[in-house]
Amino acid sequence: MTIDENIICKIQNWKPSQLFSYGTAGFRARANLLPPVVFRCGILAAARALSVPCVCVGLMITASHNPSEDNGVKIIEPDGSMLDEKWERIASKLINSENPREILQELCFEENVCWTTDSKSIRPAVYVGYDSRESSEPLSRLVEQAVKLIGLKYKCFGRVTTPQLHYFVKVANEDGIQANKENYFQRLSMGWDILSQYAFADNSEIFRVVDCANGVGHEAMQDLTHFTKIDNIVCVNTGNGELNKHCGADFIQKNTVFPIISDPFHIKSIPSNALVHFCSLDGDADRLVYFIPEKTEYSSLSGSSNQRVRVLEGDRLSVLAAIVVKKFLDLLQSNLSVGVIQTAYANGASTQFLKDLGKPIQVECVSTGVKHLERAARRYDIGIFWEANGHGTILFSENAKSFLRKIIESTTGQKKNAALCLLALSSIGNQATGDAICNFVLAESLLKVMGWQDLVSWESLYQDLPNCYKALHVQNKELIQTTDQERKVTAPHSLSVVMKNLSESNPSYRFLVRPSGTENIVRLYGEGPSLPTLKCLMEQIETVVLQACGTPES
Ligand code: G16
Repeated sequence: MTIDENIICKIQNWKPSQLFSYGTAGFRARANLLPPVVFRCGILAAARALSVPCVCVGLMITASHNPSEDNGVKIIEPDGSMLDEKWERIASKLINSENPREILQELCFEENVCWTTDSKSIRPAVYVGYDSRESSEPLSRLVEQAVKLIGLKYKCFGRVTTPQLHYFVKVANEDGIQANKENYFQRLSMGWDILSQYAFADNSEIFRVVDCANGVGHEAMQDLTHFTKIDNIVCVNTGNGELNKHCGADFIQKNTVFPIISDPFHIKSIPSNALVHFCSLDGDADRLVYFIPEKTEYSSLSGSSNQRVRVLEGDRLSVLAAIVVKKFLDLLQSNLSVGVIQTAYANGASTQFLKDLGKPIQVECVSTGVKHLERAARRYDIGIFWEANGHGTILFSENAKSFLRKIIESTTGQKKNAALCLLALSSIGNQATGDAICNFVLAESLLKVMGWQDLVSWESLYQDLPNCYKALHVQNKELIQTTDQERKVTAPHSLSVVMKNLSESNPSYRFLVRPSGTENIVRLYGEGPSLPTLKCLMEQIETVVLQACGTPES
């Protein structure tokens, strides 16, 4: 098949100056390096849409938790999930290729991509969204050029959160409905209203302070207050400060300190005796963590101090969701399977707690990357997945939903109410991907259902094992290879030997060393009964990592 020379010529003009690899969250780099990558991704998204019968695929421009000068691009499958792994490899090949003609031709033969525009056939669309970074909107215009060059429809949603775009793509393809913010928020509102009827606590007096990381999540939170009846939402870091700088979910989870608040006047209006739930979104609002400050005089917390906080991260969201799901399922005496999916970063105490819940809860560990968790979660009737960093959701299979609908139609009383509540959870949890806005509504509803007003009741379910996290800058992070869901290092040899020996001589300690897929760092995580011992063991690992991978200066 011949491919329009104009396409070949344009794509050849847009050649990246360095090699890129499609990682855990698509392509990420300093924004100034990205225009060729984004243009070629526009071509690739169009090809993906042409390769399967669909209404649309998605393309999101964001670097999520990364600094404001970075940006990134990721493609969303027609079912709203992350890009298929085979297409991740095609993406890396196409972006780096000297000879894109060959790859575009391969796509015709191997993936049935028909590049020629036939005016009679209905062409799919590429749905595009972007975050609040300065570089995002200009990058989206390159996607527009690429998509239109291929002759596909281009639909831009402007500034949206990443999970909103996943949702729009999913519902457009699967439900055939007009994807928009209204129906996204209506589902949340409906779920909140139903669960509020069966809640054991009112919680209307509670103030909910949401650190929006100075990102696009603030706009979504404003919409949320407009569409739902959730009271007393106080948004801070609404855009006056720098994106993700000393604030946001990633910063809070990694540093366990109170965020710097760039607009403290919002928080000052909270009465000093009020009960407050604090939480943080990340830059594109796909992660959420809650936290409890050590100080309780909220009005004095503007965050310039190093005020420590206790973080209720993704593991706690999994635990909260699992408890409530089990409570309702026990009433229904169903055979529905429930899986809770974690990664090796999950605190061992949370894993033990989940295992102790017993049937029907099953616990699994998979590699980092929300796509791995999501795929594992879809194997269950109800799949609960969260990464410790706050990225996750609760998924309901069609089987689970139709079972619940039948119960609602055929029973009354407690059973009917339990089924209604579970169905409400399926309407709150984003069924495409982890979503901080939905999870805020989810957590607040679940706390009400449990009858808990303060976050301490939630926190007291179990005590985290002492743990330690470090980010190491090295010369070549890619030298590190792992196996067994990243729990064992296989290369470099020196590191794998040291880690094996340390683990054998300290069986109550556990370590994780892996190269980040989104930043130029190696991540180290460890946990065990004594923090001083843990720190000492981690230092030994750190030394070997730096020796094996090289320090940036050397
Ligand atoms: C992305 C991925 C997450 C992953 C995180 C950190 O999150 O979607 O699944 O946990 O990066 O990955 P890594 O440790 O490989 O850097 P986000 O919020 O940045 O899109």
